Order: sequence, then C-alpha cells, then structure tokens
Amino acid sequence: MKTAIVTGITGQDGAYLAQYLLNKNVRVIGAFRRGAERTSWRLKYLGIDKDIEPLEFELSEFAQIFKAIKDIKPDYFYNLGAMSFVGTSFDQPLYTQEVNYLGALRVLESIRLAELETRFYQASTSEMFGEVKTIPQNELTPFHPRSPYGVSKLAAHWASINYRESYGMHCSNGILFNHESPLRGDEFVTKKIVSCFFQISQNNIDFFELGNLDAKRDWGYAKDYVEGMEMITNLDKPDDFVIATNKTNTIRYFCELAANEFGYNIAWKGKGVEEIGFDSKTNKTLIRVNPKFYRPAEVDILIGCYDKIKKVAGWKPKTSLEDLVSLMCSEEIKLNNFFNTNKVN
Ligand code: NAP
Ligand code: F7E
Repeated sequence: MKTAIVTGITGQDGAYLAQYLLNKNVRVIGAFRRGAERTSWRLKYLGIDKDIEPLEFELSEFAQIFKAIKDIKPDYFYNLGAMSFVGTSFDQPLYTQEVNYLGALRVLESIRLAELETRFYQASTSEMFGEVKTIPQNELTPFHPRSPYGVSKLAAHWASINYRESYGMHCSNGILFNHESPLRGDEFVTKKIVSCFFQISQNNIDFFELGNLDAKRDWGYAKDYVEGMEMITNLDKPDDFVIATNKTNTIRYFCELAANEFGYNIAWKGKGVEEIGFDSKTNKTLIRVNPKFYRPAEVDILIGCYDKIKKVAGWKPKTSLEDLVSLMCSEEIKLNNFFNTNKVN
C-alpha cells in the first residue's frame, strides 16, 4: 500500500483528492493545521473523516515538516496547503510568501535532506499567467503574475522545477485553472454567488454585492481536476501540466446561470459601480456592485489549453460549466441541511 501526505486536507481539493486516493487504496495522511479540526467539515461531508490519518502540520515550521517527512517516508507528497485567496494576498503579502513559497521550499528541502524517492506535487495556478501573454495559455506561455498570491505560487513553481533539475527529484507542477464545487470556500466568487441566491430564495437576504463582473475565468469541476493530480504524480517522468477546460466566461454569465437554477431571470442595467442585476420577472434588484471587492490589479481573462496532459496522461475535463453550476446549486440545499444537523463551521 502506497502512502501519501496531503497538505491542505481541510480545503476543497484536499478533501476530493483524499477521497480519490482512498478509492485507489492509497493510505492518506492528512496534514492539518493545529486547531483545524473545526474546519474539517468537508471530510465529514464526504464521509471520509475517519479514513484519514491526521498529522499536525504547519507549512511555516521547518523542523515539524522535516521530521514528519523523515519518519513517514511518503511515496507521494501533494502540496495543496496555501493561503489561497487572491484578495487577501494583497493585505497579507509577506504571510502569503511565507506559506506558499517558503512552505513549498521547506517540503522540497526536507525530501532532499531525508534522501527519499517521494513524488512531489505542487499546486501551481493559472494566476501565474496574470496579465496573459497568449490566448489560450499553455505550459510555454510566459508568466506575469498580478497579485502577491500569483508571485508566491510562481516562486514555488520554479523551486519545484529547480529541485527536479538539480537533484533529479520527481517534482511535478499542476498548473490548475479555477476549479469549483459545492465544497468551495465561501469567499470565492462562484460559491458566494450560489450561496447568496440560495439565501435570497429563502428570504434571508434581499440582494448581494460583487466586484468586477467582467473578469473571465476558465472554470472546471474540482472533482475532475484531482484526478489529473493523481495522474501527474504517477507518470514516469516528472513534468508541468496545465489542467483547464479551454472555455472562458464572465462572472456576469455565472450569475445568470446560478440565478436560473433558483428560478430568477437576471437582466442588467447601468454601468460600472451603478450597474445592477435584477430579476426581470419581478423587477427586484438582486445584485449590486461594490468597489470594495475590486482588486488592486485584476486578472482579466484566463483560458487554458490542456492538450499536453490529454496527450501524455489521457486527462480531459468531464463537466461543463452549466452542469457545474447546476450541481453547486442543488448541493447548496443539502449542505445547508448538513450544517444545521452537524453544527460545524
Ligand atoms: P482551499 O480550499 O482554500 O484550502 C487551502 C488549504 O490550505 C486549507 O486546508 C488550509 O488549512 C491550508 N493551509 C493554509 N495555510 C496553511 C499553513 N500555514 N500550513 C498548512 N496548511 C495551510 O484551497 P483549494 O481550492 O482546495 O486549493 C488547493 C491548492 O490549489 C491551493 O494551494 C491553491 O492555492 C491551489 N489552487 C487552487 C485553485 C482553485 O481554483 N481551487 C486553482 C489553482 C491552484 P485551514 O483549513 O487550516 O485553513
Ligand atoms: O475571483 C472577481 C474577482 O476569488 C474570481 C483561487 O482558487 O482561482 C482562484 O482565484 C474573479 C476575480 O478566484 C467578486 O475580481 C468579482 O476576477 O473566485 P475568485 P481567483 O481570484 O480567480 C485561482 C486559479 C487560484 O489559484 C486561487 O487560489 O471574480 N470577483 N466579484 C469577485 N471575487 C470574489 N472572490 N468576490 C467577489 O465579490
């Protein structure tokens, strides 16, 4: 039986990857931050909380990381732990580097010092493309990150390549474009939109506020994407791969799809901060713009080309945006019941 350490086990991808690995009969050691038991609701929701072996783990603490890796000698190390919210990275740029870049470096250095054959996976991101130089973006597209988050992830990406080239370690980077699911954190725009329409449908709120409605993202389904992570680490040759859907849509379009799922028909009027989204059946305003959700520098458009991983590993996306929105909206009701019954955060 192979052993995998997964950082970020309490997050969206950590939960789905753990589920996928367990189904492949891999022993999963879930790296939790101290006190994070409160937030392991995703593992509980998937019914796998008892199947994960917990490991207390802080990405800013070298001695703890080194000892864990040396003692456990994992076959795989999936580094999914990160300060992952782009908006917050502008307020916490140093902390973001500390966890996202130096955290990855601590793991790489520990594997090297412990002289292990561990296969390392780094959660790289389309945010590294930032102000994009080509459309679509692939593994050869030059990088131009637009946030402290993007910069930290780019540094970690290169550290992973550097350990591969310098020491022959099995280090791979998955350059994943935005991927969403019912388990997405509430602060990310897709989950925020779905949750807010659900709250409107329950008469708990009248409307909600968003920032830039024109940004375009290549959204896929997280459950499809973790399969790509597992495929990448099992290739003979470590390498870097884009995982995406090769389709891009605006935040505005995402709102329209989610609104439909709850029986609203969104129409738009006004421009900039004056713009509103209203239900054309009732004329009620459901969406307003608030500049507090704008970012100091925006990533305007992302669209990824997944040809390389398709050719090398046979991976391709299985879920359309329309199906993804539909499943997020229907699961929102179940999640709400789950929270009411389980009294978890
Ligand atoms: P997420 O839901 O925000 O989860 C982040 C995880 O990182 C949480 O488990 C969190 O633990 C953990 N973490 C944060 N700081 C840590 C620290 N100092 N030490 C140890 N663990 C720490 O993120 P996700 O969406 O699953 O994404 C997984 C990874 O892929 C992240 O690295 C993200 O940057 C990257 N990525 C995501 C996307 C996407 O669209 N989802 C796309 C490209 C790349 P707590 O629960 O204790 O906070
Ligand atoms: O923003 C715009 C916002 O926060 C998407 C992370 O998983 O994917 C994610 O980063 C877009 C941006 O995701 C609101 O300005 C408008 O243009 O959902 P998001 P992100 O920044 O793309 C990448 C690939 C990662 O690697 C990250 O870890 O939506 N937007 N109004 C808004 N965004 C938020 N959050 N909230 C709003 O009200």
